Amino acid sequence: MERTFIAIKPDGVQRKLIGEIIRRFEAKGFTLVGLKMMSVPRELAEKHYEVHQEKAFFPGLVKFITSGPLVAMVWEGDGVVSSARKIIGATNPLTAEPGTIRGDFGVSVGRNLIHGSDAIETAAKEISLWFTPEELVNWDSAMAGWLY
Ligand code: 3AN
Repeated sequence: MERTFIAIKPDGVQRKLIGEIIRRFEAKGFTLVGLKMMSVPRELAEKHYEVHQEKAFFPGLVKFITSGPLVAMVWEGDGVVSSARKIIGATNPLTAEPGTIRGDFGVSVGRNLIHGSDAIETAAKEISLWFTPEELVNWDSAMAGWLY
């Protein structure tokens, strides 16, 4: 079953949006298989955003992501990687559609509340970067009978 990595960034945690965000993924029909609240070590933040390391916003991004507790999650379900990106909305919350998380709750690209893996291969990389295999659960697929 497909999996993706989702993080509620420090602004989402500060804004008390953890429950709202988890609710949207649950209500859609995805299954939570990993969840932890954590302070992010600098090395982990830099590794996670290494594709952006040449960008001007990289130092600010790393500083922001390490500035307070973050909620790291793994969600599972058919098509979850691309569907999660739709639920999250465009990178810039001002252009993100209403009905998406960023479109409903954000105004600034530097404070866009949530991260979601952008492709299946990226998801696999990010999941192994943030979680050990023991931290993830395996649901009995028979329990998904009302969804699939
Ligand atoms: P997404 O998170 O939608 O996949 P990316 O991968 O292009 O977007 O960017 C990663 C993160 O970098 C964004 N979530 C955002 O926090 C930050 N970011 C992207 N562009 C900017 C920018 N122009 N200024 C500040 N931060 C940015």
